Amino acid sequence: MMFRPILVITLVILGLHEGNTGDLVAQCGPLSKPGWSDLGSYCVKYFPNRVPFDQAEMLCRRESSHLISIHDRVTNDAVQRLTLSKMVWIGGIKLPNCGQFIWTDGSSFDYTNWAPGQPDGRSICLQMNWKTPGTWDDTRCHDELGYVCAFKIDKGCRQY
Ligand SMILES: [Ca+2]
Repeated sequence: MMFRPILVITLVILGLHEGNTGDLVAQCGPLSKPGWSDLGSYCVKYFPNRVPFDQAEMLCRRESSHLISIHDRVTNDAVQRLTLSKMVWIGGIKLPNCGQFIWTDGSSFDYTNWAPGQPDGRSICLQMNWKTPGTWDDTRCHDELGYVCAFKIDKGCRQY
């Protein structure tokens, strides 16, 4: 008769563990950060307060995230909806020494949705929803815009 309570306790522990793992993905991380939304394998949040680009990236890092990187049309459309088509910082910036754009989270710059005539090379920080919803523009980094942060979730574990 002694084995039964032990078996029950073991199953409860295993069940809690599995349940927690599922919840982590659904609730955008083990801390269930309020206001963050699932977007593919990322958690994202729109911050409407207007700040310069470098401050936006710094504020994202305080939330254990980066300015969002965008790698496909589905994500671009989702971010446009999330931001209500208001101009926002996303994580693209041009390296002055080589002229290439990078994402502040270190991922590949493998997708673009430039507005017609952009990038025009006059500035190096990337804003979205310029001129038309969802399109991108390289603009002055000291402009003050809202911003979108993102962090990756992988099987319930947070990766930064
Ligand atoms: Ca421009």
